Amino acid sequence: TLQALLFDVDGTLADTERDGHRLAFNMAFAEAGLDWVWDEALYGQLLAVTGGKERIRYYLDAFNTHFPRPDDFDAFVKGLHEAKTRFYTQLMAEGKIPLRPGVQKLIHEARAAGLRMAIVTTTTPANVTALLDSTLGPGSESWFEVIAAGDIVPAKKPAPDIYAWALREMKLSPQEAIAFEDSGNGVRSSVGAGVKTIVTVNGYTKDDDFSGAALVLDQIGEAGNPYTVIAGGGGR
Ligand code: XBP
Ligand code: MG
Repeated sequence: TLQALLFDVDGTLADTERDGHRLAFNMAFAEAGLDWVWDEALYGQLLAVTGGKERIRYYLDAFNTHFPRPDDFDAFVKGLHEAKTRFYTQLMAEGKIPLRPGVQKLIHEARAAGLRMAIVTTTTPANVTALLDSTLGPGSESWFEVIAAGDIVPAKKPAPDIYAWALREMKLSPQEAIAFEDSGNGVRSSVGAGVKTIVTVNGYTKDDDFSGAALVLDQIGEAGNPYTVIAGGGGR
């Protein structure tokens, strides 16, 4: 029987990528005196790799191969990413990004119904706190039994490790949970861990491969702003 809802964060709870993460990366690059600018189109390609530090490395490997790498490259990436996290959490504290339609209602109703909840994301833990504080309210993080985030597992999504970790922490079998995801990488991770998955797509992910998802919707939706089924939902 269903016991828990497992929520991805970026793209699922809120559209944080374009006007949150992307801007914060660019602010960190500018602060460091780098002339790198990630426009919306490039960022769409960079989303192929999850994790901010991993994304910076991917950018240099695939899109900016001539950049002379400093001797301590790991520390350089780490420093840039720390600055990015500082800018991102500032943007969230300013309330720049709202929850997607229906998310707040779903979370409140799940809580009222006694369902257990967890966050399962590749983003940095501080980013999760900043978003939840600014949207669901200060302290709302405590509504989630487990915050599975960031570098807690070395292999980020699309690897199933982060979902497996959360299930283990909660002593749940995959059949006792439902995951909410927005991207192909997220679905590969959740479905890879054996968790039934509902997808709500967004502009960056609408053409992703959602094989294995139970249901693909445009949004969770709410009264006056209902969801549209994109795929699945038939039978069973
Ligand atoms: C989200 C991500 C994250 C953020 C950046 O993927 O890819 O990497 O863009 O976060 P998902 P950090 O929604 O599948 O979890 O910079 O903090 O790593
Ligand atoms: Mg996501």
